[in-house]
Amino acid sequence: MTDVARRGVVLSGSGGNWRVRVDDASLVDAKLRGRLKREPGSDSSRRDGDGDRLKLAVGDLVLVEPDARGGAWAICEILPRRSRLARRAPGGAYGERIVAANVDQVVVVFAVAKPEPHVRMLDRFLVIAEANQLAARIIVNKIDLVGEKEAHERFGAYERAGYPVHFTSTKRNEGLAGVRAILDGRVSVFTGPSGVGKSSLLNALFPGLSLRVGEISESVNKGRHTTVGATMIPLPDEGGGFVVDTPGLREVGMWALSAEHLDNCFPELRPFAARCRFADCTHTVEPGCAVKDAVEHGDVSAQRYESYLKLRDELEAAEFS
Ligand SMILES: Nc1nc2c(ncn2[C@@H]2O[C@H](COP(=O)(O)OP(=O)(O)OP(=O)(O)O)[C@@H](O)[C@H]2O)c(=O)[nH]1
Ligand SMILES: [Mg+2]
Ligand SMILES: [Zn+2]
Repeated sequence: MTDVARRGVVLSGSGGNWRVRVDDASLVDAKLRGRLKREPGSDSSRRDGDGDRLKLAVGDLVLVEPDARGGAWAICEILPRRSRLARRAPGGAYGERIVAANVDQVVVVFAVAKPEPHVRMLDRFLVIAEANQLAARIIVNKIDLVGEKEAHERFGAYERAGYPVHFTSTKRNEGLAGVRAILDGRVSVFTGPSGVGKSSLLNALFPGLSLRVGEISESVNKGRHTTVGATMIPLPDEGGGFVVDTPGLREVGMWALSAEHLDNCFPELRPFAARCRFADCTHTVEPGCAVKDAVEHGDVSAQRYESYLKLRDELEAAEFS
């Protein structure tokens, strides 16, 4: 590192070119220095499975310096990560796939209607957050379509599971201040199905962003995502938060988790799972299963337990295929 190196955060990247926001808020385009790419770092998680190439991700804190040839910038160092959102667990057969680095929370956005909420998908997003040991919260948007009471009923299981749930309508300007407060000063991965209003929410909160809003009902390609590529957006609030939009996160089938640890990714199951007769209880057929008892007594939502069973089946099928 030379004395002209500057600290910055990676906002986006494509084809080996990375956009870095340096600490004075100016933007530079930089390439990863060749030497750095091949150097096997001490932190194996920084390398992906196809060789020793260091894997740089959106959200990484880096040092950049002007390239010797002049003009261009080079990323000369990747600073240690405090957290990560990865598709595969470290040490997995195919290596880790990092979606974003230095993430504080995963914010899962769903609409109460249009599109109809797919709770199984919501549970997958939450499991992904839990598997990465990241805090998760839920935004239920479009409450203008059904009213707040019904919205609360539809998502009550998540509030009971302990997740913070925010109810919003960008159409009626409702619930926005609460969302703004939880984004302030944090790095939040914003995710959820297409058309639920993620871009609309961010535009309503931060009009300067001018994100593209899709009209799903009129779209030729139904269900296609309007937002492409993983990008980190600096928020204009004083706290200096960032929102990461990662379309890739929605391909939830690609996440590799082990079936054995799935119960740990459902926070409301954890206290019961600890009380099952068998330490390796799968909570499916075993006698003395405290989880099944809790579901029968209504202490755990049957819908969430169903999700657990479905995801478990899927993960087991993936493990043995
Ligand atoms: N009724 C209602 N419609 C909304 C609300 N918020 C957004 N919409 C509409 O929902 C549609 C989709 O909004 P977007 O913000 O593009 O959704 P998105 O989640 O960013 O979608 P992708 O970028 O495709 O993932 C648009 O037609 C918005 O006008 C709301 O609170 N109420
Ligand atoms: Mg969008
Ligand atoms: Zn059990």
